Amino acid sequence: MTAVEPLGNSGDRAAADNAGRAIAVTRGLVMDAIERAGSGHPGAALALAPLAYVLYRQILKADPEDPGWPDRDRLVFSAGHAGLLQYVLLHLCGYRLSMDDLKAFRRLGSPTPGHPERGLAPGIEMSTGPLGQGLASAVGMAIAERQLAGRYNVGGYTVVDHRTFAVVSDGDLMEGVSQEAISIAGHLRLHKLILCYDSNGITIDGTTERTFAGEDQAARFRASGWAVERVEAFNDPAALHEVLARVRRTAEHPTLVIVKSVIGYPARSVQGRPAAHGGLLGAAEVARTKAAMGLDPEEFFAVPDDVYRHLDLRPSGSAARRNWADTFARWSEEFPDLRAEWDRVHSDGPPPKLDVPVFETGIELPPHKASKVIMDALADALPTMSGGAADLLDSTKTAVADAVYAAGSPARNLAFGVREHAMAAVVNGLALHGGITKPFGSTFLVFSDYMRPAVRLSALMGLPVLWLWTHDSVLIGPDGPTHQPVEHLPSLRAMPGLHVMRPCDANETAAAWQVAAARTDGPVALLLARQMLPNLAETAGRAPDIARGGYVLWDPPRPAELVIVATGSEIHPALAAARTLTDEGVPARLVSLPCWDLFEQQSPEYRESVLLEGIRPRLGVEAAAPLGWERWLGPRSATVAMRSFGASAPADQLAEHFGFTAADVVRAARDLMTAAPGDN
Ligand SMILES: Cc1ncc(C[n+]2csc(CCOP(=O)(O)OP(=O)(O)O)c2C)c(N)n1
Repeated sequence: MTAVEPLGNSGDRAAADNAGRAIAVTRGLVMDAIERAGSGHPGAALALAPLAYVLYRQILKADPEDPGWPDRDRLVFSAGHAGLLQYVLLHLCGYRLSMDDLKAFRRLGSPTPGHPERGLAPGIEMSTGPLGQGLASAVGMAIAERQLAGRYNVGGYTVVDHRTFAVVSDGDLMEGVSQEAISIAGHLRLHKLILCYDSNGITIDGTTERTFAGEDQAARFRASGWAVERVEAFNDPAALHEVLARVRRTAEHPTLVIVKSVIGYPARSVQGRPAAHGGLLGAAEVARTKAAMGLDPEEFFAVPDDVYRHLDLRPSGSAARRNWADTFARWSEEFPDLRAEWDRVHSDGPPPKLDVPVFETGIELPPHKASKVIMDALADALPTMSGGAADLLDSTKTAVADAVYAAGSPARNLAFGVREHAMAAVVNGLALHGGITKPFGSTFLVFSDYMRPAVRLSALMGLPVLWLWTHDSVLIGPDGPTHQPVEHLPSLRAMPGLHVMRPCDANETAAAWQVAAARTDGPVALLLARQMLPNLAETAGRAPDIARGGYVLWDPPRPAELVIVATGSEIHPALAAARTLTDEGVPARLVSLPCWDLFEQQSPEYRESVLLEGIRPRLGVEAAAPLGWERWLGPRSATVAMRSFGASAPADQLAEHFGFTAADVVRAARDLMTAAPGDN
C-alpha cells in the first residue's frame, strides 16, 4: 500500500506541500514524545494532526506572544488524552513551549503533563481529561463571550468577538454531562461555539459498535438546536479548512463538525483499532511510520526550519492583536468608565474591599436569605458577577439582578435548568474565560454530588468561582433523607483547595461572602442553612475572625474546662449548651469553625489559642457525618453528629430525634466529662 495518502487533495499544490510537511513533522513529534515518555495516547493525537494544523494555522484568532489576550479564540481539547497534539502545535506555532518541554512530556514538574493542566503551558485554556468536562466548560466560555459582548460592545465598537472551539471524542459525547451542556448551548443559541468531533468509532474497550454506534449524533445535536457539518476527509487540511472557515464566519447556531477519522492513522500496525488509543507504538512502528510520511526515521524531535517558519503564528497573531488593541484604545477613550470597569473585572487581583450589609443583632433570618441580601448589595460592585441555579432559584435565593439570559439577549442570571453537572462545568468555563467576576452556581447541598466532577476541577484549576449550596443539613425537615446531606460536608472538605464555609448566622454569612468575593486563587463553597437562625451579638463585628476560619465565639467568665466546637446552625444549640454548662459549674468555651481550610492556614499559636491546646475534653457539634473532626478535637473528645441518613419529619422533631438540641449537647458534654475526668 502506498504509505500515506497525499494531503491536501482539494487545495493548491504548494499549500498542500507545506501543510503536508508540517503535519508529518507534527506526527513525528507526537510519536517521539510518547516513546521518550514511555507512555501516552498516540491514536487521536496522530489522526487529528491535520485538524490541529488547520485550527492553529488557519482558523484560530490567537497570538502566541500574548496567550491571555482577552479577545482570542478559545480552544479546548476536551479529549485531554490527545493533549500532546496541542503541546506540539503550541511549540511549533511559536508559543513559549520549548522542544525540551516536549521532551519532558509526562515528567514531574514539566509544563507538559499527561493531560493538559491549566497554568503550566501557555495556550492551555483548562485542565481537561475527565471526559465531558472540556466540552461543558467550553459552553461556559461561549456564554461568557456573549455576556461580555453584550455589556462592552457599545457605540458601534466591537471589543469582544471571538469563537470557542472544542475538540471532543466519542467518550466526551457518551458522558451524560455532554447532553446537559449541548442542551444549554443549543437553547441559548451559542453560535460562536464550534465542536470538532473526532468520530473514530473507537474507545478503550473496543469499537463503538458495542456502545454507541446506533445513536445518530447528527440527529442528536440537531434535536438540541445545533447545526451539523461533516468532514469525511479527516486527513485533508483543505477540506477541514473549508468547513471550519465557513462555520467560523457564518454560523447562526452552535455547530458540531463531525470529523470521520481513523484512530492511529498513519501508524499502520494499530490504525483503526482500540490498540491505537493508548500505549507505545514501539521503535520499529515509529520508524516505519516516519519513513512512510517522508521523515527521516533516524531523526528524533526534528523540526526543519521551513516548518517552523510556516507555522510561526507570531506575525499574524500580533497583527490581529494590534488591530484589536487599536479599536480597544478608541473604545477606552470614548467610554472611560466602561474601560475602568473592564480593567477591574479582568484583573487577577482581588476586588477593592466590598461593603457588605450589616445585619441587626437578634433578627431571625436564614443564612440563605441573608446571602441574597448580600448578593443584591454586591451586584453593582461586581458588575459581571453572573450565574444561577439548577432550577431552584427561588429556594437557593441566588438571582443576581432581574433579567434572565436568553438566546440573543445575554444577562447575568443563567437559568441552568435541572442540569447540575453542566451548571458546574459552565461556571468553570465562565471563570476560565475571564471577565466574569464572580461566577457562581447554586443548588441544594445534597445535589452537589451531581456537580462534583466539575467542582473538583474548579479546585484543581484554582478557579475563583463560588458554589452556593443551601439546605445544608438534615435539619431542613420534611423533604426526607433523599434531600438531606450527611456525608457531603466532610467529603467536600476533603477536596484540596476548596474553601468550604458554613456560616451560623447573617453576620458570618456576610463575612463568608467577603472571603468568597476576595478569593482569586480558588473556589469557595458557601453552605447555607435555610432554617430561621437568630443573628448573634457574638458574631457581630467579627468579620476578621471569621475570615480566619475559626475563632472563639463565646467564652465563659471563668477559665474553660471544656471546649465545644461547632459550625453553622449547630452553633445555636451549642451556644445555649455552653451557657448552661457554665451556669451549672462546667465553664465551657464555644469555638465557631466555619472554614476548616482557612483555620488550618493560621499559625499554630493562633489555632492553639482558639482551641485551648492542652485543655480537654473537646466536643464537636455538627449535623453531618463526623469524619475529620478528630483533627480539631484530639483523643479525649466526642462528637454530636449524624451517623445515619436523615428522615422525613418537621425540623424541630428531627433536631430532637437526631440529638441536636441544646439539651442533647449538654448531655453529650456531661458524658464526655465523666468519661474523661481530670484530663485537663
Ligand atoms: C470521565 C472519564 N471516564 C473515563 C476516562 C478514561 N478514558 C480516557 S479516554 C477514554 C475513552 C476513549 O475513547 P474516546 O474518548 O473516543 O477517545 P479515542 O480513543 O477516540 O482517542 C476513557 C474511558 C476518562 N478520561 N474520563
